[in-house]
Amino acid sequence: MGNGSSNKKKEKNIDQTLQDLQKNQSRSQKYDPFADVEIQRLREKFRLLSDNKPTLTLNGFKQLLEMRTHFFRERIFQLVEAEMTKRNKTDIDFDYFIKILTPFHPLTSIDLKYKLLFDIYDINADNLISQDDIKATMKIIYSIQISKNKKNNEDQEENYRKRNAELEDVKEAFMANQDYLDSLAKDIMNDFDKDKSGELDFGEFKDLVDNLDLQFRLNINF
Ligand SMILES: [Ca+2]
Ligand SMILES: [Ca+2]
Repeated sequence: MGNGSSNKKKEKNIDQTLQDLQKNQSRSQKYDPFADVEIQRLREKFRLLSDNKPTLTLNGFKQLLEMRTHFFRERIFQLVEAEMTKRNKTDIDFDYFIKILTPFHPLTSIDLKYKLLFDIYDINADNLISQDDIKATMKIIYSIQISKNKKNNEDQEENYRKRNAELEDVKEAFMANQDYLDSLAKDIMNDFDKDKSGELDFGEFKDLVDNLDLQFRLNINF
């Protein structure tokens, strides 16, 4: 008991110290809300990914560790590609690199994070979330998680084999059973489509989003 509470106290002190450190970091003049030290680190990463060139290709960007391990990476890459096509861009300079990463910064405004998450779910980019958008997003996210589990467990022994088989069963049921996805998406609509328009607008979507998605999935420490 005594140790537990003293450990908790220590954790609290470490949290406090981290927060103080973050607050005391000098902020970048040009790239709000990044700290100078974060911009330095990102410049170095950019330099390595671009092989010392002034711009990155989309494929180069996809190699950034924070992106290629991201929960929503498939959708993020699709969004970046769509935005680049719209702007007639074929490569990514450092300013644009930071612009892409800004919504993921922990100090970025919550509205920018809501907007990013909305765009992630809005597969057909019509500024409304339909049942089809929700189903398509869940399929993309779920298939990533399954392949990740498979890879992690490749070298493991018997107890993991059993769990893998169970996961495969769940995957098959999930992917094959359109009815299940349909009813899940329908339930979400019933609960959050307040004006019964058949789709979620930005305001309705914000009610659906929980803190886990916003804080945990969308925040990256650079
Ligand atoms: Ca849509
Ligand atoms: Ca609605």
